[in-house]
Amino acid sequence: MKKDQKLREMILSNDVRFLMEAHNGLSAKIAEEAGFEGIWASGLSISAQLGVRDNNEASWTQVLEVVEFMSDATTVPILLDGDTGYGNFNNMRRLVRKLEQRDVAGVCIEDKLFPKTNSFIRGTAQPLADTDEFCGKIKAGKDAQTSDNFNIVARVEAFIAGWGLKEALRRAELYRQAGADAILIHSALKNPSEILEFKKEWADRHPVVIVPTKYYTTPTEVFREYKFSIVIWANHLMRTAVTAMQNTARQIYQDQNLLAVEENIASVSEVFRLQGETELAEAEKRYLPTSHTSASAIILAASRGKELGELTDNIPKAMIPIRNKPLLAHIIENYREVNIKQLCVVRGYRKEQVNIPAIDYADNDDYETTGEVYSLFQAKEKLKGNVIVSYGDVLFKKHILYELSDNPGDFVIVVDYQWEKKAELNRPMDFVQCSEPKSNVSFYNTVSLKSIGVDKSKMQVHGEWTGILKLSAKGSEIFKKLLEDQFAKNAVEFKNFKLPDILRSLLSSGQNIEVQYIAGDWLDVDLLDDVLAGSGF
Ligand code: SPV
Ligand code: MG
Repeated sequence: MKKDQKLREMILSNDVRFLMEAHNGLSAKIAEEAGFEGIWASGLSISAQLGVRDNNEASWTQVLEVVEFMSDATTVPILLDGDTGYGNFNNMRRLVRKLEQRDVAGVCIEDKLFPKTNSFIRGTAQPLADTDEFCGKIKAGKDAQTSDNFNIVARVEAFIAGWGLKEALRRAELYRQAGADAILIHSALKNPSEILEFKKEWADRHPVVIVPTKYYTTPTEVFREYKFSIVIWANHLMRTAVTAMQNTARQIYQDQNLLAVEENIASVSEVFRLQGETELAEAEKRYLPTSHTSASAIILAASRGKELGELTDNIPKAMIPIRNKPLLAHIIENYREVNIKQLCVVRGYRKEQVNIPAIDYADNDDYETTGEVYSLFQAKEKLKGNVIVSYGDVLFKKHILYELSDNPGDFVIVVDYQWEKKAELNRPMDFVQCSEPKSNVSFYNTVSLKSIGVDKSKMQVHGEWTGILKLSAKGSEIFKKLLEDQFAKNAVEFKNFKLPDILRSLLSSGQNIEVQYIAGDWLDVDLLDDVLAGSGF
């Protein structure tokens, strides 16, 4: 049932039905969750939460904006307290159209003058609208609505303004004839005598809505007996919020800490729930590019890094601080920034020192006698879906990851074609020969790995492998199986394998390993100089 149809059904039904006040998206959602089948978008509460008076100080479009959030946040109908319609018949027509566009189920207008004053403030001093003018406004609103079920409630302020029963009845009847879908009869008395007298005389001519803010001690049974259509609890969520916020603010101000309040207020996760966080997480799975979101990463950080001397007496290489935070933290940050959030770090040496929060860990407790492939094997359960494997001592810029996670290849390695300078330093390097040198590669062709090894005299070198490897879902499966087979075949040999050994096995089994060329922008931290270079990296 559409929202306006639902409100119409509530108005026309023979039972008393209830509308709960709300004043923004959050309170509207809370009202619906509590079970209310409809919402009163109170003018008093909306203006109060905006920090202004209930005197049309907030413009009608500002109110419209609030009610739009309320409507978006809920599935139950909303009856907007439209004050006097924010102008004459013409403003009313536009209001009705704008409300319908926002799926607001109806509007209540009161027969006072713009700018209005709240009925509980000097009510008897408030002039009432001319009935002809007000009836014209009701008619204009009804003519403007495009849905048959949009609801216009005419609010009679005769009691508020001190005019008495006769005038209240006269006005109500005129408004009924003008086409109002219901009459709201308002009273500021502490007892319900006025509205009950009215209802007795009015009988069942047309549905009657009431707002028992002042005569709140009246049992609901009485309203039921008198066959009122709708009871509006008009401002109680706003007033609850005021009390709660005052208490919490005072408490925190006094205590200068949060201990006394924390247990008594909604948890942050409850707020996330009300905001619909889970729906977004689900939608992200459906709509965000999977290559970025579903990729995970395994970071191999088990080794000590003896070459770095006493820097690694108590911490592994990956935890050496560079620019005030561990090398590994920089690497993790890079991954997270390209939306790769499922991260697994394989620890070994001083594993208790590797304690970056919110990541998974796998441990290679035989780190002293085993190689990196054995470390990776400890995280083999993570070899599924798109996975990037990299080292805990290799710093790289995020654009590298960004391109890599977009590459659909089953096996992709990142190769630095500016390798020659570094080769002069005579450091251990993984040299690669590719199908094409970088100089021959255009934007459109892909490059494959031909061979990889540490001895550059044995090949035509096109670059250096950076230690970064990306596997597709299919690639991960093949890779995992290969590791398992090799381990089963010869566990002793397996323990000494390096990743290039596995890449060679892949090549010899006929797999294509794609090459993504880069020019620098990465750093393999092996020596103290590198740590220093890393500081400016
Ligand atoms: C409101 O909630 O803004 C109303 C009802 O108009 S009352 O404040 O009782 O006038
Ligand atoms: Mg109001």
